[in-house]
Amino acid sequence: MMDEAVLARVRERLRGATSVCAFTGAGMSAESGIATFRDALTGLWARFDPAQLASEEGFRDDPARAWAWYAERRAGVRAAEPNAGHHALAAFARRHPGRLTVVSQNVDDLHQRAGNTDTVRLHGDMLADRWLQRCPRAQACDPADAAPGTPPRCAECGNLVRPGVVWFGEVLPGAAFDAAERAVRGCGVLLVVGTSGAVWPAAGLVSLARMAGAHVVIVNPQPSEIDDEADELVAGTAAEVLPALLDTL
Ligand code: BV8
Repeated sequence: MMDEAVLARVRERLRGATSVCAFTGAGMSAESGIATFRDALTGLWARFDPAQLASEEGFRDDPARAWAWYAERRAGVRAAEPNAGHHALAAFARRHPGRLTVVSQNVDDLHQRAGNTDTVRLHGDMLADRWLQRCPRAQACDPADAAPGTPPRCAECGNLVRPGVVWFGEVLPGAAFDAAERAVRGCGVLLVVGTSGAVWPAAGLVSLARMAGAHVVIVNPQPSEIDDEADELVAGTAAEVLPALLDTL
């Protein structure tokens, strides 16, 4: 059961904030049926060694196994629908143009399908294809033209197709991280939704926001590794809490 007094305090803070940032993690998509990494029961960490699958080394070790994992996850994302939490954020953004920035660690497209098409993607887009190696041709080949396979490969040079995500050990896209830093530094309220705070440097954005004066609100049914950065902890799920916080604003 959500604590109505906490919700009322956070709504008051949101009313007074000219700019709001929502920083989301895998828990944001849990109620859309997409497994999170960390949750013991359903977490992908429990089922796979992420270093084996979500890294270039793991992909090169066994491209077919890694590709099968991504194909399964892509099918899950395509079959999923945005949940009430995604829709509450998108509706708030429509009612208050320019006031909300969504920064997501997620590699699904549910924020975008709900309407937050300008979501800052820190870890890329799992539905996008890119080449494993840089294409040697001046006019790079298009991964969409790759010969079918698991993974698809270039018929000309054998280059493999990989998902357009940031793997462990890879640097986050500079432009996205810069945009995320600007958003968290400039917001009056940072809503941290559905993240364990275990993955860096994304997790560091929360203390950056706090140091810049943001009021930090963590929305999570469980404790997270960044709870000590919070001004308010809202124990609850994204699809329950976000509509309760945002729909009347
Ligand atoms: C890099 C794409 C450096 C792939 C992902 C310190 C600084 C910098 C780096 C590091 C550092 N310490 C360690 C590192 C290395 C590493 C890292 O962070 N390791 C961790 C495991 C310790 N970081 C990196 O490698 C990053 N790169 O640092 O490069 C560098 C420098 C120079 C030169 C070269 C390299 C890259 C990290 C990006 C990895 N890619 N995704 C793919 O998905 O296949 S991250 C991946 O894990 C997901 O995308 C997701 O973002 C992340 C998991 O985090 P969460 O989103 O928080 O999800 P999680 O499951 O953990 O938690 C879910 C939460 O939701 C839980 O708290 C749960 O309670 C809650 N929840 C559940 N249900 C609900 C809910 N909440 C609300 N509602 C619900 N219904």
